[in-house]
Amino acid sequence: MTRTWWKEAVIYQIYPRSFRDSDGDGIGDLKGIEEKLDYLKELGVDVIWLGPVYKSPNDDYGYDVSDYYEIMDEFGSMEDWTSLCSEIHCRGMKIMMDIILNHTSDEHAWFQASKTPGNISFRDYYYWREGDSEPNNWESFFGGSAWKYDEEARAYYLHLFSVKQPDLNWSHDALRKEMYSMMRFWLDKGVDAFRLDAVNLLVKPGEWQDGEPAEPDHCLAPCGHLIANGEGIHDIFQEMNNEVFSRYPMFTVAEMAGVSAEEGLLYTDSARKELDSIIYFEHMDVDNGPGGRWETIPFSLQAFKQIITRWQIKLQGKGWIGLYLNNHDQPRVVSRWGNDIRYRVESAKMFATCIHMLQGSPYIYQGEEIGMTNIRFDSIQDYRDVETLNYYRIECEIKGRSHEEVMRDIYLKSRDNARTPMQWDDSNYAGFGTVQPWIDVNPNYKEVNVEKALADPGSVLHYYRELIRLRKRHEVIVYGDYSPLLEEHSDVFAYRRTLNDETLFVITNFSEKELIVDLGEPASEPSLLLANYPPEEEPLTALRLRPFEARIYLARNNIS
Ligand code: ISL
Repeated sequence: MTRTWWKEAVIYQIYPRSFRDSDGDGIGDLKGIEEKLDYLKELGVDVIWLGPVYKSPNDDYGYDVSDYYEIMDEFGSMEDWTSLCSEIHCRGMKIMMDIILNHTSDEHAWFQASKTPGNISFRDYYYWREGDSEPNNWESFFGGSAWKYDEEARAYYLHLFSVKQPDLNWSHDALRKEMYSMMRFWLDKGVDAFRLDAVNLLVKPGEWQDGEPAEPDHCLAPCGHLIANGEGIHDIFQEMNNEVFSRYPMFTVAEMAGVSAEEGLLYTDSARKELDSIIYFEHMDVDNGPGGRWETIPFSLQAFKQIITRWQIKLQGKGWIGLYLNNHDQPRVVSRWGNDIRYRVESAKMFATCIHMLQGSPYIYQGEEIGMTNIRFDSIQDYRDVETLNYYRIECEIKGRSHEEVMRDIYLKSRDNARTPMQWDDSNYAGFGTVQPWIDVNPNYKEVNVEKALADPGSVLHYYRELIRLRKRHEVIVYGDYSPLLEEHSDVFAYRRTLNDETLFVITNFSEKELIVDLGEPASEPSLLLANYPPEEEPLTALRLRPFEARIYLARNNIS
């Protein structure tokens, strides 16, 4: 397998609005991020993924771009960005920018110009359809129709996300050229990587046929399966690679909802010169019911393990994966599938172990390294996410469901669970800033914060540092072949990684049960590399696992 720097990297995701407010406006900013670079360097991460910082009216908090060439006012200036980029580089780290290709803000100059009927230059930058009703029954990811009528344009426009995020028409040559030069602009400024947002949605079927609303995909809006991975999407990525990526020492990671491992291989097989790696959703949707994301069913470790194993084996040696359980769109996994009260530290460490020892690039989402948890605001007025607010409005005000019932769904799955301010210390507002932030701080910040974690050798933070150190020390973690162990076990996820004469054994108990497991006889006496409980000397054939216990062993295959 080709060895590259980015396959060996650990990536840290920053949601800039909630990371650190340096100028006292209650909103995170670029200077605030710069203040915390030494913290990130000491954590051991290699790449910093900056959520969107372009000018935006913030309907979707930066994912609605009104100018790709300007920095959002609240985050600072282009000089601040240049300084941050340089400070990241001089610490030997790299910067990944979030690139939103599928849509712009409706306040972007292109969209405003495209409203003018007959404006042939810009009309085809978006999907405009004349007529007296929506062209089909497609629904937005954020609820309601995916079509909005505009009086000025006297036509409907497509928006797969919020009504203020009109979809760009990637079949239009001039639009593609605009986007390629925008990407080169940022790469010329020193960007080392792109996270490509919702990028397998770029191609829309020409005939706009109705979808079957009864078949909402778990992670795609109803009818989303008609759109994801559209015909011609690979041609676009091969053109994008040729026009942009191949000309720079950079790497790409594509965020793709609704994609299978087979499709993931087609996107990331290096021989196809499209994309370098993929952040998929299948494993994060195992607790979504038939109605989609807001309908939560019990977590199934069996389903989870089967998906992980399928992706590990399908892409092994050819493609590459972004490994994650947390991000700005997901509730925090320690609350979602762990136990954030009695076993917050143990379960946070267990999830990290499970993810960091797989083949791929591990992503750490801000706050997961200190075991930050979900939030529960009593009032919908305290929530900020457009998807959450739309859900509440549709479910309560249109469908008539009770506040309590809908808030239960929101506590489980709202994206705001991951967007409360980073908890730096136990001072006011958790050290995020000096004024009331744009969204409330989690009340547990006096217990859960960076300062307390740094002072506690047994903290989640120190455990993450150890996991990252192991990755730097043992090539088997990056390049070793994956094979599952205890596949039938419903509470334990165990697997093996092998490279040359080394075998790694990773055992994670996803339950609160005490269990005995038999991993079989290793080739040689394994040594314990890391555990989230005080180590016990047992053979791999009779391991006693405590609630959410995780262990990593290393065995040498041939005794030389
Ligand atoms: O979080 C989801 C909806 O509940 C995902 O389906 C997500 O919206 C989708 O995968 C695309 O996410 C990306 O694009 C969105 C933005 O809101 C998300 O924050 C971003 O990660 C539109 O730009």
